[in-house]
Amino acid sequence: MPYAFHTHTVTINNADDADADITNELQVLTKSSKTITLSNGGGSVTDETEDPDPDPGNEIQTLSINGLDLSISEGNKVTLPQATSL
Ligand SMILES: [Ca+2]
Ligand SMILES: [Ca+2]
Repeated sequence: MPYAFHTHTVTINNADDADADITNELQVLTKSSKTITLSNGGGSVTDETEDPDPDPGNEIQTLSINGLDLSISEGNKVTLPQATSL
C-alpha cells in the first residue's frame, strides 16, 4: 500500500501585538437587565434566564424519600403506593 509522510511547518509572522498599546485589547463585560455587553464594540447577547430575584440558588430543591413519602425541599410530599406482589 503506498503511503507518504508529509511534514508541514506553519510560520506565524504577526504573533505580536500589531500596535504599541498593550492594553487596547482589554475589554469589559457588563450586564444591564437581560443584556450582556462586551465593551469596545464587542457586541451583546440577551440573557434569556428567567429569575425574578437576584439569588441564583434559591430555586434549587432536593428530593428525599422516607419510607413511602417522597418529599421535595421547600415544597410538598406525596405518598407512593405500596408495592404489590403478583
Ligand atoms: Ca494592542
Ligand atoms: Ca432566584
